[in-house]
Amino acid sequence: MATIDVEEVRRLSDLHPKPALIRFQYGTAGFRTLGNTLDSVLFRVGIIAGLRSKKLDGKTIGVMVTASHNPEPDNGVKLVDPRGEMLESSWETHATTFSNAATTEDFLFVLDAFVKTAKIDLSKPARVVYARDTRPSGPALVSAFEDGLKAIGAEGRDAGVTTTPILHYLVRSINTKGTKDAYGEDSEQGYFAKLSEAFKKLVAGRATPPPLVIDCANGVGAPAAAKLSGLVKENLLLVLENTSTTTPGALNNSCGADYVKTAQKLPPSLASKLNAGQRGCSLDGDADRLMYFYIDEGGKFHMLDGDKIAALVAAFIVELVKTAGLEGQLNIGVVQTAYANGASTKYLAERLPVKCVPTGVKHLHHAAEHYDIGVYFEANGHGTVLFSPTSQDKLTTYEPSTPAQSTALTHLINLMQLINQTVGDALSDMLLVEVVLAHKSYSGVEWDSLYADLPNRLVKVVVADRTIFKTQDAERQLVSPPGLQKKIDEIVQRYDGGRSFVRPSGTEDVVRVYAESIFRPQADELAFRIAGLVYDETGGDPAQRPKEFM
Ligand code: 16G
Ligand code: MG
Repeated sequence: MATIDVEEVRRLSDLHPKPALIRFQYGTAGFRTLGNTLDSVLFRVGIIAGLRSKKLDGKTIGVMVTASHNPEPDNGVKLVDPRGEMLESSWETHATTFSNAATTEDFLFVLDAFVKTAKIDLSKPARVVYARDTRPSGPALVSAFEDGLKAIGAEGRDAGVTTTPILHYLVRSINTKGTKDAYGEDSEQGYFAKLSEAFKKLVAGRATPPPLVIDCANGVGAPAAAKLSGLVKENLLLVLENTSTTTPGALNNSCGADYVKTAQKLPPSLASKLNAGQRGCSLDGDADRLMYFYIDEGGKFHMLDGDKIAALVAAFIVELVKTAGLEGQLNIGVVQTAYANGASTKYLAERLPVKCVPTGVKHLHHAAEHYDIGVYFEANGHGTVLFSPTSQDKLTTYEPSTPAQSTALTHLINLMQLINQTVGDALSDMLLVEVVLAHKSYSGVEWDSLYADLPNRLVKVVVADRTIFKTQDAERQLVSPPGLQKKIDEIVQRYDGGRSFVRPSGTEDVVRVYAESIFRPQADELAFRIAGLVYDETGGDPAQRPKEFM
């Protein structure tokens, strides 16, 4: 189609009217809000995905319908660029503009103007692969989205109900098929085969560890983990819990990676499922975040979060590169955000370069691309490892001179296959952790003792207007409201090993306050002092003033 079929777009758009009074925004994780308000957004995302594909000469674009760790009534949608990474940010703005056109006529106007200014050649083909998580609102939203594809004449491939990282994998596999960068077979089966084969090679000959309990958050991670379980069972026994994907309201409810990280507690549903010392982990609702944990002999809960995963994995990779004889030839670095526990940053910085970037996967991913091997993890459990084209070439052409070098090199090559390099992937990361634990003969206890987390506290503050909060230095300093940072600094310096920062949330209408200190009561006190300060300085409903020492 060389022009837009205006009649067809009008007819279909009329079936998906925009609700009045709602302003949509393509935020850090795409569009995300109550599922029953998103019909028009999904229709228009279908159109923008088609246009993005045309703009990129028919390359396949991905679309994922999910609201991740949010409760079940929420839903959302995000676009994936051809190499399996997040949508280029200038298009986030276009997506926002599309979603807010008030009527079909306004939308037709915006569409026509965009095609002209973005110089989109409508005669190009458009291809889109899409998937959804297990939310009940998913099927209707997917059908609105398919109307969008139809309206713009895009070819759609339905990947069904699957995890976010699998959708990213599919996008990259489809676009690299038959090239020297071929990423894998473009099917869910191809994904599981790639991961499980690499895993089996990496743990061959190692002792089988005690079974790993997986909290699937009652989401799409459950069917995915079940498929993986069958493929790796000879080397690793997976015990799946919280797999009720059809029980209303169960998704992410008192379970899942976000619950564990926020509450710093074991999901109550796992209380009788985990023996002392046994490893457990939680996925989030779309299986792109991972939290490990164990209960010690005294019944105490120990959380092994994204920072602990980064420490474990980065140290292991540094060691392998050294053993392979490649030290100094590959620059390895770690990327974190300000939420990384200070003790993890210290541990890592003693071993390799560490960079701090603003919150959000795209920032971490882009920063990690600057290294030959870039390890990135958010404390919340989202992360992966990127191997640059240079390092991939080096690893595949390098000629080791000793058997030890050769073994280490083979491990590195298998790690490149095991790791989902498109985006953080709970299942791939879980296998990665299990590989390192098996190689080091670590239980959760030894892993946990790499460093001791500094006590920390995260507090939400409801303020009148969070848009007045502006940050710099990777969100560690406030520049607005003016003068507030100075007051924060004055309080922080009174605490031993104190650190605190304030940033507006990108996903909720709140300001977040993070604080840490070397003692638990001080970390709590510091967090509430700063939260109180922020609240008092910027005004808000007295009923919402942060309560001290919860
Ligand atoms: C989103 C981000 C995540 C970030 C979180 C912060 C993606 C795919 N996800 O979930 O990386 O940690 O937002 O939320 O980028 P906040 O801005 O509300 O603190
Ligand atoms: Mg998620």
